[in-house]
Amino acid sequence: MPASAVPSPPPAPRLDEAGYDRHRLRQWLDGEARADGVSRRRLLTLLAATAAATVLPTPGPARAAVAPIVKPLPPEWFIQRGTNAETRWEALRGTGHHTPNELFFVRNHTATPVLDAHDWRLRLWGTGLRSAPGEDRPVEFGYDDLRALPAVTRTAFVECAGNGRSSYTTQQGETVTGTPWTLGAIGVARWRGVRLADVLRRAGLSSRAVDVQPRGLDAEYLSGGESLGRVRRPLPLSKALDDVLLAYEMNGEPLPYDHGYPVRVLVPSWVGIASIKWVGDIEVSAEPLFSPWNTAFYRLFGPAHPAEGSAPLTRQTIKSAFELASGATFPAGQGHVLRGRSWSGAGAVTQVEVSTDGGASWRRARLHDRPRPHTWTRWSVAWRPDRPGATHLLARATDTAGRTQPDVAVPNAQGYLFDAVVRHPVTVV
Ligand SMILES: Nc1nc2c(c(=O)[nH]1)N[C@H]1C(S)=C(S)[C@@H](COP(=O)(O)O)O[C@H]1N2
Ligand SMILES: [Mo]
Repeated sequence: MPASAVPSPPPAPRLDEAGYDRHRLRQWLDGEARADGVSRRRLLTLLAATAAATVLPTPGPARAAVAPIVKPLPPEWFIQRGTNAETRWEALRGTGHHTPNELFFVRNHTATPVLDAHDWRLRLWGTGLRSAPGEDRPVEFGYDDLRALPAVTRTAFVECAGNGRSSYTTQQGETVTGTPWTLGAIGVARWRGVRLADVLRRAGLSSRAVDVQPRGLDAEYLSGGESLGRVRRPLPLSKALDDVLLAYEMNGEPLPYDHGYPVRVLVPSWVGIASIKWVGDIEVSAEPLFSPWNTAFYRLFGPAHPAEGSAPLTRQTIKSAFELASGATFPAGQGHVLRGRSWSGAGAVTQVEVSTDGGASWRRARLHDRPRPHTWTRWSVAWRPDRPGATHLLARATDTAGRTQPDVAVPNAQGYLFDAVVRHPVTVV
């Protein structure tokens, strides 16, 4: 392992996300940025803020793998969606703050690779390291090298940017592309690993570095018959040095195969795609980087957004869910306790209001966790329905950043970041 006495790099430039994106796109035009696997047309589209119409990317289905997920997926816990598995919220009832590994949702572009920690190496390379090693001569760390570094533990959710996507259609009548998740593409775990910042410094981080791009060891992703290469997404150095982990444990166990064994990236509060599983290499670059996962995907496209799309998605939005099946039944004239959880990528959830009459009246839920950022706050309300019939349960969260869930989410073509209050159908019998 390389020596560690390296001065810290200067702080990364403080641009907002859109400003940062514009800046790096201009650098690409000037030949100062790399965009392997992203078409020139795509980048020109992003640049062309004045374009009348944007050609929307249509993410094709991943090629069906024989067994995309290794762990058992009992139907009472999971809804299978292609290569992915969504956790059923009713299965989280009675589980603690952390989602048990067996119940944690899985989002695979292709299929889980079963890797051996002993042959695994993390390879760091690129112009953002002082020795500027090429991909063929990387700075390497083995699994035991990482385990020998100072360990840190963090509780954080991993949530897909498309979690709740189906509500754009069911509640708002919008047509969107992508996996029609309800609200179960989220889990919270206690992650243990090393700081990415420590590894970058030991690898010889240069003061010229601007982006890091972790890449998975799973198969190349095919979209519309074309390979987009292995799953990878650039992360600005400012976030990489802040609170990002290279995690090797999940809830006190080695990472399960499906969740990135032996090592995954964990980017607290950001869209799930940032948390690259089965990480094999990290490009550290002095030039801005682009991949399909920060150009064609994981931006907001559509009439309410800039013609070239929004800046690449970073933090998650705010959401709430009941620990209940869709269509759950409740006997009338009896007392029930409704439980749920609310979370936000912008701060801790400090207040939750619940309506049991379809949104006509609201009351405060009792909170069961000390509100913390990067994770959910559990809550409950008592309910004694008096007459039989169909109704909707609603929950609305507010976070420390002052965000509150709206009644309607601003739509986008790929159905990301649904934040509106979800109407949960139930029947009183
Ligand atoms: N290598 C790799 N990393 C990946 C993915 C993938 O398909 N391959 N999927 C991403 C997406 S879109 C999400 S939402 C999270 C899901 O993490 P989980 O499967 O552990 O729940 O992993 C991210 N990291
Ligand atoms: Mo995702």
